Amino acid sequence: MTTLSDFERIKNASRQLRGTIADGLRDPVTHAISDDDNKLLKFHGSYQQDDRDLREERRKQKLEPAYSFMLRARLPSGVITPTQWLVFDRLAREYANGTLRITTRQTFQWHGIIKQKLKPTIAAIHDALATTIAACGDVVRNVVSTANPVESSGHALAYEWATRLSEELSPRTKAYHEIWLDGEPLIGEPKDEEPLYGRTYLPRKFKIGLAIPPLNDVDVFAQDLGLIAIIEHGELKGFNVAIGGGMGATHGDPTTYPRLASVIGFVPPERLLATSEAIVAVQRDWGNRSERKHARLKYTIDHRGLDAFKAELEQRLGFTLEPGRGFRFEHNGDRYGWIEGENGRWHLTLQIEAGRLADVGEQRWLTGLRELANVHEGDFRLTCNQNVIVANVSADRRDAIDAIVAAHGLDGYRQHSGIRRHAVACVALPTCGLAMAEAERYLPDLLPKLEALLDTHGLRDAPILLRLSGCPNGCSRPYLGEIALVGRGPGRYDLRLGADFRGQRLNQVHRENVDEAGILDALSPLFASYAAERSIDEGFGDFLVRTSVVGAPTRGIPLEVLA
Ligand code: SRM
Ligand code: SF4
Repeated sequence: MTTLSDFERIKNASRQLRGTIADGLRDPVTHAISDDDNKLLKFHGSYQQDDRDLREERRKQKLEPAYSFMLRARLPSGVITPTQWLVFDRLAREYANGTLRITTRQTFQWHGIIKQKLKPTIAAIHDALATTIAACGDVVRNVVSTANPVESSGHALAYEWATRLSEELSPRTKAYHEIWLDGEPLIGEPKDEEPLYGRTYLPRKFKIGLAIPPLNDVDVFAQDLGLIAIIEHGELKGFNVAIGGGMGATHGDPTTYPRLASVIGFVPPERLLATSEAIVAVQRDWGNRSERKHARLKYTIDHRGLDAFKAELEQRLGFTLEPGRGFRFEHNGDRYGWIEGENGRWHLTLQIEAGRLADVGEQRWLTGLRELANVHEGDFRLTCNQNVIVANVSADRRDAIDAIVAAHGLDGYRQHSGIRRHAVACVALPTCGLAMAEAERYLPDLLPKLEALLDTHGLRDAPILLRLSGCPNGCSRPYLGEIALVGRGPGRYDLRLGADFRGQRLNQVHRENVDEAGILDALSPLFASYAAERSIDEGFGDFLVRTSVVGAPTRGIPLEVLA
């Protein structure tokens, strides 16, 4: 018999995620909580971290690490009202490190919250009608969907479905209420609190994303469950169902790998919730609970077989999925600037470098967005490319919005090079405990060097998808970058090349463990040949594959593009 991982023991003994978190928060002796509680805390949307810049110095001084907490909101589809924005902004300044961080799954993170402030922060988020429950942990996470879902009635419907999925698949435990919102503490064992998740929740995190072709801004094939809305003449017909996507890998361990989701069929809207829940349930029952490295749905599918998984799913559902329908994605980036929606309302997409909203020099993102929230009458949408959309603006309010944007230096996207416009970087140092190299903090140094190279070859405006991750976990979805850097150690990265710009092809390692000089040396001749030999409208990644600079991917594309 295989041994369950220690994490399973912790979940099982936690009384549906209660553990001893409440006691740990009250303990004045340390700024930390216990290891077991730290694992449970993730289900409540928070991670204990320590400032890695200070780690060595504090160790020398025999001080405990500079512990603080990262907190992540659960915001289905990344939609926020201006009132919520103002609360989140205040929390960033009062309780966190003075910044807000838009994540690659269209929500907010706060960093640097000390233990004593965690509870008031979560309570304030709750009062603002948002939550942090299940933003992390072995559960269905925040459901993401195409960020601009108001351009037709079909888009609005799809947005609604993403929100319903998020709500239906949320944990039901009252632990959250008890710990953070002064709910009455439970005496004894909880009874039947989690009909879907049971005592031990899922074997691992589970991610759902909903894309509306032709936009694949959510990277639908990187999701455990990817849903592709099929909209005909403005009417939502249903969803193609794709399962088993995921990015995470471990250096040097070929049993771990990024994988793109496989399309297994189509369901009409009325069958979406049942189908999604059944997929989650099969993974709950079949997923690997011994080895967390192999616990994601992608490994369950590869170990048990896609056909076996589908057969089990259909048997539980009592119906068969219809054949997948045709779809076509054009790109997975964001569209900057103003765009008019079908309802006559306008949407302004602003680019935010690595999603970090801070006030630095002339670019005052935090203040600028606060000012916008003070006057904006529509809503805000966060994107999976770490950007923000000021959505639903009436035509007569555009000038006022533009004035605030310009006054705070937020209109840089107009001048940005093609590569800068599409760069995504994960958080990495100093907060991420798993980072092997810099990412977010390296991006501003790297970009001008890449731009200088691209300039030499007349490629300044070429849209190139760059993704930077501080380790192979892949939080910036680097395996889908036309150019990607995946951290190996301080200042060293694997250079990966050759994904497409539609989120449908994984890239390949081109140079292993190289420093910046190695990266630029490797890219320079490739930019030169791309400038000279590309076909009209040919993307950089497609060019590299056509000219055999990188080979066709050997793994991870059991994907049928149907149209
Ligand atoms: Fe991630 C873990 C940050 C999106 C794959 N991720 C982490 C942790 C929590 C580190 C940790 O476990 O101690 C990072 C916190 C850093 C910090 O200081 O804030 C972290 N992940 C992020 C964010 C904030 C990156 C960003 O720059 O935006 C993204 C938050 C998303 C959200 O709002 O929920 C983020 N992470 C992703 C994505 C992209 C996506 O989901 O579209 C992936 C790849 C897709 C996937 O899951 O396969 C991703 N994160 C991981 C993994 C690898 C999982 C695996 O299957 O191997 C880990 C490590 C783990 O879970 O053990 C991880
Ligand atoms: Fe941290 Fe690695 Fe994720 Fe970057 S990719 S945030 S370094 S876990």
